[in-house]
Amino acid sequence: MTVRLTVVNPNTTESMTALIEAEARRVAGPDTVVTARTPSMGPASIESHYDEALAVPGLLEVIRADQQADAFVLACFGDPGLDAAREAASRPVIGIAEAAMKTASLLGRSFSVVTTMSRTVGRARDLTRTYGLERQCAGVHACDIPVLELEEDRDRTYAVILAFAKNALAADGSDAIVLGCAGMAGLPELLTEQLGVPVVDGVAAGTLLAESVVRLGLHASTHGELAPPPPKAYTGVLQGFGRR
Ligand code: 2AL
Repeated sequence: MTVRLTVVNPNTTESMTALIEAEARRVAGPDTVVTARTPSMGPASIESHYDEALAVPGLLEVIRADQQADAFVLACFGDPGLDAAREAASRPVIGIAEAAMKTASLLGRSFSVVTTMSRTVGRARDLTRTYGLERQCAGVHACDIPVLELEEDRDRTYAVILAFAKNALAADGSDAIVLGCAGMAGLPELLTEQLGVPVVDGVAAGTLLAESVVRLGLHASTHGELAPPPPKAYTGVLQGFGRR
């Protein structure tokens, strides 16, 4: 059975989409076709509530236009617009924060998140509550590398994340690390080796969870709250969004 996954990078930086696609393809099974997509509008990176809000129309446009995918992965750690994406898709949509945190919760008693900018810490904490993982999340640590700088010097990024992860494990007494940005995809293997604890990247975890639910023959619940939104008039630049 062939599984078609669309991995949406909710920011508009193509090089980051390429990184995300490479990691999703690396972990996906042989009969899984992975396509990564970049929205036509939105912020170059997502590291504020403002960025998150304005990333949502672009990612919804990608999802609404894609009738081929069996499931979607939303590849930004704030899981922007996840509920709206589920309503719009009527197929499984997996957010990478949800995927990484839920996977980490299976592997140890507690995890620490190592994320990008300090201002994203509150959002990560909110998500632990949303996903019922507040008790398992022992701490959220910001390395203060802007999202787009993660790509610039991978050796420096790796060294900084390693140092923050070591400190997080010691300070929090946790036993797993969750990486808090899609731009950290590809780092876990080496980090796991160095740290001796599971290091979970949401792009990899989200891709395999999306693949799993499809292979299990499970479809998204469109019952009740997650039914497709009722058509209605949308105006201005959002005009096209009111139609199914
Ligand atoms: C992210 C992410 O995963 N992509 C992006 O643009 N911003 N998350 C983050 N915490 O900085």
